Amino acid sequence: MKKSYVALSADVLHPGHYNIINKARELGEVVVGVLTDKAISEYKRLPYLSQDQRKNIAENIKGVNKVVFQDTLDYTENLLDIKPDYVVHGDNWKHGVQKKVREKVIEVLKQWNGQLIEIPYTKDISFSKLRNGMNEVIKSPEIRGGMLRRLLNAKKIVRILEAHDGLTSLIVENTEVIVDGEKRSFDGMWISSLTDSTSKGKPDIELVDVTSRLQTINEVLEVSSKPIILDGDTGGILEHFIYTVKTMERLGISAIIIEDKVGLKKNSLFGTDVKQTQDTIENFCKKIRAGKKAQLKKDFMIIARIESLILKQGVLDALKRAKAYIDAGVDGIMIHSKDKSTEDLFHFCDEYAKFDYKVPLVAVPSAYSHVTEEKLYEKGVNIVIYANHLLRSAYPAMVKVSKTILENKRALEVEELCMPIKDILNLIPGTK
Ligand code: SPV
Ligand code: MG
Repeated sequence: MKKSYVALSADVLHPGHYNIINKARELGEVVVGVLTDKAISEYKRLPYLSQDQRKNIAENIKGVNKVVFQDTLDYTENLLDIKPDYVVHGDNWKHGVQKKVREKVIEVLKQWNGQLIEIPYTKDISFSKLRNGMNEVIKSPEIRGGMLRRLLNAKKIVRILEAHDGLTSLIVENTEVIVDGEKRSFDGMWISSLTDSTSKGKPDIELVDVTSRLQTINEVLEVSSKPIILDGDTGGILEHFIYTVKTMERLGISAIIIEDKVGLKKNSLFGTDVKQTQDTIENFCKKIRAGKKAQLKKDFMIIARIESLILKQGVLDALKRAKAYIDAGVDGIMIHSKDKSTEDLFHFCDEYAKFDYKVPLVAVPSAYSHVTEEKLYEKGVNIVIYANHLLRSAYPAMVKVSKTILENKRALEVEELCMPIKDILNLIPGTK
């Protein structure tokens, strides 16, 4: 009996998939390789079902004889293991991000005279409708809330960009580039206290309180579907923090990051130029424990942000705090730094890497923006947050346009600085 191999994500199954399975059945015994979250995250967003659920679905497709996981987009490992006579795939991967994967499949199959069988892409299905439908499902609080943990399991480094309203969340949601055949996009968004406050014309001193932050959060939740990490400032007093955790978990926020400061909070990037007080380890641990106790399910993450480097308390203090916060039950550590030099930051990372028990590490390269994601990954960072860049880029553009109108007493000169009216009209679907 000949063997055929089909790779599937098995998230949304449609007639196109059944055509492929049927073809594989005609050719021989069917082995399905279910793409793991890790494999899928190499080229697109995570599906809404977990990989175990997807495997279960594949196992229940009529005519499928065996199901295995495929842990990379590259088929090689599974092909060498299974040595199928055929690989069956739609003919839509000849171009785009999967082109190289396809070439490698052909190459590997040659070793035992295996063949790639391609069947015409099923054109009569509205994939964009399906995808949009799935986005609605992913937006449900439970699925969206759990996405960050899944991304952490699947990806080397999770890439997050700041959003401060519905429109910026759509930019984080939809912006994609292909570089050297690699598709890149953002994995989720950071709702920053700095940009949320600034876009409201207010200082970043916890004046924009949880109730006001909820307006922004809801705007973002309503129009986007990627996971959200909320900048929770200090978390407020413990008795309030408990409610914030419950609210955010209920809404489908994936994580809240709280910083270990007390009193009137000032933005960390001021460093020691302003009066800022770090909380005691004991107090902050109490807050962490109370927060962890308040959440209902295990997915929601509370991440502790250590301000020792900001407040010039040194790497040893930061490490001591990291240990204590982990013991108190945090799900992640954010080590913040406002130094262009990464000496202290990387010293922290190197020592942190030696901890027996670690939780995901978060870095915010605002001051040290020359550092690449690869370097951060090498230093053990699991989440990188670009914390304020959409607002910082929008503001100078808007000031420039305002000045140019004043200088010319008309708007002609700003046309080239602005998107065409036709484009803004069509920017948001449903405007017409
Ligand atoms: C924010 O974005 O609000 C932050 C990060 O808290 S920072 O501005 O660097 O303090
Ligand atoms: Mg902040």
